[in-house]
Amino acid sequence: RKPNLAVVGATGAVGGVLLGILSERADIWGEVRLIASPRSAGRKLTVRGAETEVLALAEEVFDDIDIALFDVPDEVSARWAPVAAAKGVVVVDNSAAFRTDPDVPLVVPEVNARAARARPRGIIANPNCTTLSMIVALGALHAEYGLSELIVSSYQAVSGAGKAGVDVLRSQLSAVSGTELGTTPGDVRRAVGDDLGPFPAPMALNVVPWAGSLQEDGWSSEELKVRNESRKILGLPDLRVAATCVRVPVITTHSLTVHARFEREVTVAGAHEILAAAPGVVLCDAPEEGEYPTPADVVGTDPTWVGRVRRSLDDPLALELFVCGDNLRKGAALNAAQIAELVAAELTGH
Ligand code: 11C
Repeated sequence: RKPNLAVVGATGAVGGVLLGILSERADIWGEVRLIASPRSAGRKLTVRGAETEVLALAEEVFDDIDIALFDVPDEVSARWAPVAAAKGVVVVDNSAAFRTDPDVPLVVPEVNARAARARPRGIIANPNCTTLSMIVALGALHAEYGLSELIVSSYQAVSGAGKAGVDVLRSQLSAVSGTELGTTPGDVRRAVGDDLGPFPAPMALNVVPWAGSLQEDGWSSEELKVRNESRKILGLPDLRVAATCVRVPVITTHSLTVHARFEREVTVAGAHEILAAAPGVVLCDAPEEGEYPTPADVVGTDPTWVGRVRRSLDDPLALELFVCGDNLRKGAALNAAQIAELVAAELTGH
C-alpha cells in the first residue's frame, strides 16, 4: 500500500509551500492528513487538488500514519515528535529541537541521503534554511576537493522569520514608498514606528546584522546553527566555520557569500564543472553578460543557484562564491518532502 503522510503545521508559511510541493511532485502518498494547533483546526486547505480539513494536534491523529512532516516551533516539536515516533511514525522535523542530537540524522538528500536510514529515535531532522541554501553546492565541491574551512555571510529574507516577518516588511515598505526617507539618521525608524515585528530594527531600506537569539560571546543562534549543521551534514566535526548572519529587505530567498577553503588546489574551471554536474545545483556565472543569481530571479525555484565563482587571489586552495536558494522551498519544505520520499521508498522497498 501507499504510505500515509501527516503534515503537522499545515497552516504556517512553510506548511503552505509544502502543500503546493506535495501537489506538484510525483504522488506517492496514500492519505495526506493535515494537522495544526487547535486554533487552526477545522480550516480547509487544498492539497493534491482536494479540499482537506485541518485536524487538531493530538496523539490519535497519528493513527495509521507512516511518515509525519513537522513544521512547528521548537518546543512543539520537542513535545510532539517523540509522541508520533512512539507510535511507529517516522518524523521529519524542521525545527531546531533535534538537529544536534547524535541519535537524530540531519539530512540533505543530495549530500548525505544514506544518513536517513540510521534513526534510532524515529526522527530525522531537516536543517535550518540558511545552511540548506548553500550546503548542496558545498557538498559537491567538498566531495572533490575536501573542505577545510568556511567563512560565510548571509543575506536572509524576511520570510525566514515566518508570515509575521513578511507582513512587517510589506507594511514598512508602504510607509517609506514615495518618500525621501533614508537620508538622515533615524528617519526610517521614526516613519515605520515601534512595531518592528520579529526584527530588532527596521527592515525597509535597511540591512540588519542579526538573526535568531543571542548566544555566548556575541554569536547569534543562527550563526551557530550554520556552523553546527554544516559540520554534521558534511561529516566534518572539526570544520572551521565563521558565519555572520544578516537580514535584508527580500521577501523570500536567502543568499550567502562563501569563502570556502579546501585540502586541494582549486580552479574556477574545475569548480564550474563540478557545480554544473551537481544534482540540485544551477551554475549561473557569466558576469561579463551580467549573469549571476539574485533572489528576485531565484524565488519560487527548487535548486541552489551559484555564481561569482572566483579563486581567491591570495590562496590557491580557496574559492569565493555567491549562492542563492529559496528558503521556503529547498530551505525548508522541499528538503523535508525529499527526505519523506526517501523514507517512503525505503518503507515500500523501492
Ligand atoms: C531565519 N533561518 O531565516 C531562520 C528561520 O532553525 O529552522 C529558520 C529557523 C530554523 O530566520
